[in-house]
Amino acid sequence: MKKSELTDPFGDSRLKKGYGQIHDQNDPVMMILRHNDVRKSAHDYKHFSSETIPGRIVVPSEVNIRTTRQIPFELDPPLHGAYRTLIEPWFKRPLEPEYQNKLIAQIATNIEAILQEGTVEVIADFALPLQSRALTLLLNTPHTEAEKWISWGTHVFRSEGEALDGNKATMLYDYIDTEIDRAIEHPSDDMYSFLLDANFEGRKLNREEVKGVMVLTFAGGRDTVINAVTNTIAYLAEHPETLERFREEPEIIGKAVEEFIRYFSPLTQMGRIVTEDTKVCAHAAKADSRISLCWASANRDDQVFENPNDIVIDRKMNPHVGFGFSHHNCLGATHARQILKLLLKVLADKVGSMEILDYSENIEEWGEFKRKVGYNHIKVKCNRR
Ligand code: EMZ
Repeated sequence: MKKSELTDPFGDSRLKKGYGQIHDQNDPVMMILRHNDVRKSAHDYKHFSSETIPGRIVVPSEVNIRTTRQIPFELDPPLHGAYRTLIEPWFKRPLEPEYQNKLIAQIATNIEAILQEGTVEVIADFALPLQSRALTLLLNTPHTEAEKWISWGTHVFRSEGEALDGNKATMLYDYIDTEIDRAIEHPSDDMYSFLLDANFEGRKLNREEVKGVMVLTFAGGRDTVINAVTNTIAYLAEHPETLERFREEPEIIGKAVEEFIRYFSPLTQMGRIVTEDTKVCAHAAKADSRISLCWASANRDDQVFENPNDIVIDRKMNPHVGFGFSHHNCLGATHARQILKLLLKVLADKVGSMEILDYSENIEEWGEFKRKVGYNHIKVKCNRR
């Protein structure tokens, strides 16, 4: 087995029952595993709601460490859609050439640094700084802010070893509060000022709303982007022929990004709350219980994907749900896709080969399911082209 492989722990249960039952802090979760059921349930917000106590739809639940509602993530239509319409244009800025030029320059600088170093620990020396620096573009804040965010580590609510960390949450909230105060005092063209100035249904957003959007922006795309970048590096280290192919057929890079997202599924699952007694996969689901939409399982469903456990770098039909599905599909997806696309471009341009020297896998444990999402650390040697 290759070191970069991510196996599918859900196959048996997906085939036999279509769901899995897991425990999470005394609030169990029924995981939905089949592609078709995941998509149907994601669409059906009337039965499966996102609008509950803040933190409860996340698995593992964050109810004990935060109270601010993340917007629009923890709301259902129609309110969800109203906020989404307001902020979506901001999240589409990564489509602008100027944004992409800045992003590619950041990525090239980061790759130059690791080529000069020769051997790097990919998470600390590459993926985390890359994610943080790219986030300054999304927020349109000074480049120097990234250094602070880098010091927060790979997850804003978790510390080494998965535990939910209330202190870290407080640190993020304090930081965002200070930034909101700064933006009130000195408006600029950054995301805080954009939100503070926005017209939402004839009024301004209040502080809690601005905070809700900002917390989501910091939390939602952090470990996910870091895992996607790190897994991509690991894969390319073991498949130099793919780098060669990107050089010869750069037009497949877009497809390759979608295939990496499908295969890596950086976010394993996202929960919903059952609004009234119903059935899921012919199994009773009680009102106020939790279900989860298991993107990682749906993305390996052989009813939908041929050879689901292989990376087919130019896969033609790829209806993956790696960025979620329906109303709540990932707001940061445009930014994430650009990061990965430009990363592949720069790697193909500058890197000849890479070698994995040493690593430790990051395994999520959900009852019977043990899923590799990435690495705790991974040392790689990079050789210039
Ligand atoms: C939440 C979530 C959003 C949550 C799309 O996912 O990402 C998680 O990493 C955070 O912990 O609070 O933002």
